[in-house]
Amino acid sequence: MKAVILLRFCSMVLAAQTVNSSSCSASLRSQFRKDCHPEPEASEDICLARSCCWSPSKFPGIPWCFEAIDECSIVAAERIDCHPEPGANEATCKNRGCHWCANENPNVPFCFSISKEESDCTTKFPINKRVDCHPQPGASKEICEAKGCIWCSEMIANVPWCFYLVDGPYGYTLNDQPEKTAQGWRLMLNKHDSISLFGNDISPVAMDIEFHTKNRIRFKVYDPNNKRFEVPLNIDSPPNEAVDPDYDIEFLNSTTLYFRIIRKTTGTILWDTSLGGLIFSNQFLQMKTTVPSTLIYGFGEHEHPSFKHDMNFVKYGMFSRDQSPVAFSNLYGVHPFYMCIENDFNTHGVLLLNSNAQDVTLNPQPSITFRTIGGILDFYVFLGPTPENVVQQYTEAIGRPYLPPYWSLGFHLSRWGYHNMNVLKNTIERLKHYDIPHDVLHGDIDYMERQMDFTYDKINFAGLPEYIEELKKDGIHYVIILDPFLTKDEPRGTYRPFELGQEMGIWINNSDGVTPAVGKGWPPGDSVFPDYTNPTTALWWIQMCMEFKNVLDYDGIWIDMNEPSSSQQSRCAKNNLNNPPYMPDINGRILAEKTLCPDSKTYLGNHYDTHSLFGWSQAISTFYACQNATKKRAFVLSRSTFVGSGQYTGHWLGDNFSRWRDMHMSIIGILEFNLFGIPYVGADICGFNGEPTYELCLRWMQLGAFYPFSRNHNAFGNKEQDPGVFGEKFAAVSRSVLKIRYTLLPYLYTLFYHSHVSGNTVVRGLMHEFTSDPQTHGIDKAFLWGPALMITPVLDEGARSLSVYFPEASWFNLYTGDEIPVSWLKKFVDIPAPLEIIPLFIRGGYILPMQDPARTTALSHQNPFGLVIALDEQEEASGSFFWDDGDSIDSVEKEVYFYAEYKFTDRELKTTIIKHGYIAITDQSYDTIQILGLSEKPTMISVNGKSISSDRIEYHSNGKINLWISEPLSQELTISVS
Ligand code: MIG
Repeated sequence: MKAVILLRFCSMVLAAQTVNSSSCSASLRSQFRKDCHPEPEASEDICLARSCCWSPSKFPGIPWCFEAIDECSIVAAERIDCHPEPGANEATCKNRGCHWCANENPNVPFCFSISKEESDCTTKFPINKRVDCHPQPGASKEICEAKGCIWCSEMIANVPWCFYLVDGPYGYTLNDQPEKTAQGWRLMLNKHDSISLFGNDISPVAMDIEFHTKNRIRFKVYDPNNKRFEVPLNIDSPPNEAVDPDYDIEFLNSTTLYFRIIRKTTGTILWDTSLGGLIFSNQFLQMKTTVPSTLIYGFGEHEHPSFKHDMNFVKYGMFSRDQSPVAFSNLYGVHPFYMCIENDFNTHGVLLLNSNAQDVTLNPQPSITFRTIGGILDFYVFLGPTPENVVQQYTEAIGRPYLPPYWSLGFHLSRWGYHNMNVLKNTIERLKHYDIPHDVLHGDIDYMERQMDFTYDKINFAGLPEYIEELKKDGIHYVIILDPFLTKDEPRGTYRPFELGQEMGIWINNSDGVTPAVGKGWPPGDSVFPDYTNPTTALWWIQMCMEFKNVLDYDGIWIDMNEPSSSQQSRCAKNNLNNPPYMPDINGRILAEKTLCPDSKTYLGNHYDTHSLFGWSQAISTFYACQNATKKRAFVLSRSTFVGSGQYTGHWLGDNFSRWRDMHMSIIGILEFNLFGIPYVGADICGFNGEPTYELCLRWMQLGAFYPFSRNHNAFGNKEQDPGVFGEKFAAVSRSVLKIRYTLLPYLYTLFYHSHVSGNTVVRGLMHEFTSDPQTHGIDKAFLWGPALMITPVLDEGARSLSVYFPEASWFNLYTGDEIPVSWLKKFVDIPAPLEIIPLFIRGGYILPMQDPARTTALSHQNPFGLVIALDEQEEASGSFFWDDGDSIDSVEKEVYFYAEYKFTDRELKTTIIKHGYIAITDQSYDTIQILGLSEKPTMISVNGKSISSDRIEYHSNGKINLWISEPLSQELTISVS
């Protein structure tokens, strides 16, 4: 490994980047926002209805709902030249914080300011050179200058008004030559003593650079003299540096130290931090890096308005929180991971492994600023170079997704507020009556007695245990919800879960480390919270779950409220943990809001450090509890997640609303969780809060049929919204779309297998597969199952057609087999989408395994299989098929599965059986084969060497061929078309 160490004075050259200047941008200054909703209580819906821009800003005094005034409307006389030297373009101009409007007259400045003040500020202190000196609110000129920083007010949200400059004597410098280590390099850094933002700066700090694998590099900045909190995720750290890695690094020591990571093959600088931005103090850690493009995806959990991020000074907080999805808020989980598509379409990913409350700012430079209030700065960079490679490498580090039980790929029905057995039974009955595929029923907190875990309501739900047995016979699985809080106020001797936990000493404690921390959950009285970072807690939890299995015969566990959520504001002492000097940009700006005090104690450290790990640690315990109780493959569904949760759990996107826009947001959330290594994800179909219209719910059933986790769920008090309640027509549409899902389940299951063994995404954006087509980068209304199925849902009320983008490939309409004409490729084309239809397209070049559907997967699992062979331009295709019993533990690891690969080339399909470990497959067979895209009509077709009679072949005028065969699955299928 060659590390270039240039110990010379060097000034940073910034690459010109295109700034995304959409007119509704969050960065639009207030002078250019004409208030469109001056009266109070603006909402996105009302705003959009007025045809105005909606762009919430955290900055006071900036209208959220506005009409954008065109920068070009500023007349020449009002323009102060902001770029008098030659070479201005939109990007260099915006990076100065100036306005851009090109025009015909070369004497009128294209790049300009509109006030003297603005002009002085932006020309003297270009915004891309500013490092925020007062990242918390409440800055003033006086406070700022007292810190030794520069004050220059701007009306762009989030642009620092109080700052120092990157190329000044700030941050850290090398105090010695870098030291070579077996894993890479160690740098010792000393802090310049010029500026301290929050006091308690640590110096020296160490920076270890570890060359983990060919495509993974880690660098961590830590205190060499004091152990600080580190996230307890065991990412493999090989003892010796990787040979010939895909990256180079550079250190440049000038007034401050710069550190760079470079992609060797292209020279692209993936990470370039002037450590002038590095701050490492006890409760404020900051690092800023330039990124090679504005194509940034990821970070969570939030509701993002688009999959591809807006880079105009957008800031997102991360700290797990019980919060229904609203713009900009930190939500249930924490995923400080992003993916970046470079300008030449190579892709890399970066993880900041840190669990403290933190925020991230996306700047148009483009650059990213990370700020966290504890732990260490522990970064991992994954070099891809494809988006799929990035996710594979990321999950190789943090843990590969679990394989879900097959039944959990069926349709789930749930609601909060079934009230009693009758309502419940009627609901299930009408699904059955309409023959709507249905595999899973969820029991929300109303099955419990007074909302207490490990109880059931023997009055309203009398007979529930027997009913669950009945459902089981019918192939329907039952999932129970469990909350993480246990009431401590039941009479002694009556509530074993609390008493056993008390005896075992497993609660999160107050700052004294011995008295249990108390909060308020659903059950009566006050509650205590199990500390799942303590190994003893897992024993207690497994015990409780096993005992309860004898009461309610459940198949899976849904863990809710595990941020952890407490409805009563904790009264916390005044100290530096409860009141850190810097408060990241999180909702409410109080760490204890809706949860326990940060100075509470958990086994692994202060709740301050471990708060966002609660759901992660609970999911691990629950995974083993479920496995032990059911003796089958675990099914866990967790609301709060962290880096690595996908190994144990799936996720739903929380308490969304029954609104059209939430359907679109759900696609973005699902794409993001696939980047985070949690591919088993879905949103509440038809919306949780609020009541959907008939049409919204119908369109949502169609979209939700393609969520990896497909569940219709509803909040307490709302009207019923299950697919059986809207009558015959609605039921028929739901039935047909779910039958399509069930037909494709073998393909979906195979994708989960690849996810489990290789870390592939299950659902992916078009940009994953067509990265070099820039049109795909911003598409987040359509998505793919694996590489081969494109789903294009209707997301607008009243729409009976929609605009679909077809990247360059062969595409076939799933319903008709019609091939998409070449003239439609690389274009947006209007496609009909009557109410009964969600447009679906199969991509040529792929072979998809399928199975005849049934009302449950218990039934369909025995049905005959089929293949769709969709050919590409060369008339080739390939695919694979994974199969097992669907619910035994570790069937991949124990090799009790079947796996085959298909290849179609030279007018012949060949099958290679790679694993033959699932014996029961010998009873199963192929019955239908569909071939799409064959140019010449065959004269003869033979299957496994025997030609098949013409009554078993159907030629369609659009070229589609259907074959009816009966061949064993356990033999290598060959089909020749001559
Ligand atoms: O405070 O268990 O996100 O799915 O139905 C609400 C009742 C608690 C929140 C979950 C939701 C669930 C609800 N829960």
